[in-house]
This record gives sequence, C-alpha cells and structure tokens, in this order.
Amino acid sequence: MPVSIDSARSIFPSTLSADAVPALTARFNQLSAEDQLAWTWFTYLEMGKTITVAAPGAASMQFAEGTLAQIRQMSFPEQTQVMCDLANNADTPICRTYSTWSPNIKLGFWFQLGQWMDQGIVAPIPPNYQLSANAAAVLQSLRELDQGQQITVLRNSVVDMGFDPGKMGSYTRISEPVVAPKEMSQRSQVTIEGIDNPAVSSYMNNMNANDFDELIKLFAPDGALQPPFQRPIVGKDAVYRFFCEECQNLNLLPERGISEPADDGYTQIKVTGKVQTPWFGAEVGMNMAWRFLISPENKIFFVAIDLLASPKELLNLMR
Ligand code: ECH
Ligand code: GLY
Ligand code: GLY
Repeated sequence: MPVSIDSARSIFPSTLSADAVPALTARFNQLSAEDQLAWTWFTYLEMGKTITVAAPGAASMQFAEGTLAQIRQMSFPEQTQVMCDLANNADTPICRTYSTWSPNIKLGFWFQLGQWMDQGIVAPIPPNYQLSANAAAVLQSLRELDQGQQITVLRNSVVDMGFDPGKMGSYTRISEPVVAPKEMSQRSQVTIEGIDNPAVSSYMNNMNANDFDELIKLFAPDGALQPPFQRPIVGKDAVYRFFCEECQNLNLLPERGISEPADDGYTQIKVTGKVQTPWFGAEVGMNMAWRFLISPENKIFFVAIDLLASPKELLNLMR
C-alpha cells in the first residue's frame, strides 16, 4: 500500500490514548454556561490544592489587556454575561476577539479573570452555587483522571470558548511573540532507549530548544503533525506556524522507543515518555507517545502525538 497521511495515522494501532479526555469534554460541552463556569471554578480551586499554575508572561498578556480592561470596569451582571457568552460561543465583539487568540493567550486571559474573581474585582461564582446533577457527575469523572488528563480537559474547554473561528471569515490570528532559540551551550540532548534515529532525536532536542527553524527542516515537504485529539496539520508552512503559536517552552522527556521497517523503505518509530507544559512545569508530567513515520530520505513524513490512557502505556511498544 502506498504511504499516505491517512495510512500513517494508524501506525502502532495498539497505542491506547486517553479517550476519557474527549469523552469528558463532550459531556462538559452539554452543560449550561453557568454550570460550565462554576464547574471550571470548582475544578480550578481543587487542582490548585496540589499543583500551581505559572503566571503567564507579560509578552503573552499584552494582547488580552484591552479586553481585560474593558471587562474590569463592567458591572458584575455585565461581567457574568461576558463569561457566559464566551462559554456559549455567542456572536459578540469580545467573543470574536477571543477566537483570534492562541491557546496560551486564552489561558492567560482566564488566569487573570480567575485572580480578579478571587479579589472581588470580577463577579465571583457564588460560593453556594449548586452544580446540576450532570455537572456534579462530570466533576466526579474528572477527579478519576490523572493530572495530565485533567489539565488537558481544562485547556480544551478554554480553547473551545468564544465565537466559532470557522464562522469568522478571514481574520488575523494573534499569538505570543516567538522567543529566541536557546543558546547552544544551554541545550540538553535526549537519550532514548532503543532509538538512534537522528531525525527523532533532533526533533526532541530542537523542540526543547524552541529552535523551530531547525525543527521544521526535519520534515518532508508534505509532512504532517497530529496533536493530541486533533486532525493532522499538513504541510511544512502549517506545521511551522503551529510550532510558533503553540509549542514554545515545552519540555519533552522521551524515555524509550522501538523502530521497525515499514512499506516502501519508510521506518516507523514509536517513542514514549513524559511532556511538561510551561504552565505547570515539573509538577505535571503528561504520559505521551510519539508515533513517527520516517521517509527513506530520513525526513519526518508524519508524527502523531498522543496523550496516553495510563502510565502502563509507557511500556507498550508493540505494533
Ligand atoms: C475560571 C472560572 C471561570 C472559567 C474559567 C476559569 C479559568 C481557568 C483556567 C485554566 C487554566 C488551565 C491551564 C491548562 C494548561 C494545560 C496545558 C496542557 C499542555 C499540553 C501540551 C502538550 C504538548 C504536546 C506536543 C508535543 C509535540 O511533540 C508536538 C507539539 C505538541 C477558574 C476563572 C475558564 C485559568 C493553564 C494540557 C501535550 C509533545 C502537540 C504541542
Ligand atoms: N506561563 C506559561 C506560558 O506562558 O506559556
Ligand atoms: N499545545 C498542546 C496541544 O495541542 O495539546
């Protein structure tokens, strides 16, 4: 069978990804806007007992500042309305602005609102708010997930708020400035048990160094990258843009892998390990897999990144 993005998606089919995450996200999206906000507030408070979210940098906050200032001087009922509009994907000016922002800007915006809610500057969730029975059940399911899965549900819910970008027509995407790649002397080198493929090691090292110009050179022109729970991003331009918008300051900690020949001179490689996000640092290690399909020219034709169902999956290197 000739190699295609579609066929590549199903390499290493025994990889068990955390299906509980999209399942829970779907249940969350069924809740009323009021319940979604209260649910997120209670979740955030509960998670805050064990992990600390890092304050976003000024560089990423500058883009949300205008909208935040606008919300800050509203009355409590108006603020509550804005937050419900965001959860409802309503068509309002603020919801349209929100949907132009990268995930990190959206997260930074809510981080600030959360602090203001705490300080009484923004309308709080009433402390006696009663979650619906459904929302309480969704909260209970979330408690049963591991922390990496919990923060992924939270991130997804924030990313999905605001007006549907698909209905926006053309617009300018807003993301944080790209930081300079790490100095050579500051870079770490991964070692992956069982793997000596140079494209795979360079992928990890360049990602960890924020060196997206070198990173993209590892890809085939028609190469693709599939983030967790998403469709593949296809072609070098789109993948490069994704790196700049969503991949700064990640810490990839691959542990082990397996490499085997595939059709047409390609090589398929599965690597498992941990990933840390700048939002939680070393406090949360997400259990991840990378499934690479490497071309005969030793370029990355495809890589899927999966959030794993359980730590046991870190040892599953079967085909
Ligand atoms: C409050 C109540 C009202 C409503 C809301 C509130 C605020 C909520 C807040 C939530 C903050 C949540 C945060 C979540 C962060 C999650 C980050 C994650 C990152 C995962 C990254 C991964 C990267 C994987 C990749 C790898 C590659 O090799 C290629 C690239 C890539 C409470 C006010 C809403 C403030 C901060 C889950 C897995 C490894 C695919 C990127
Ligand atoms: N503080 C995490 C970030 O800006 O991505
Ligand atoms: N930026 C992380 C993700 O796509 O999950």
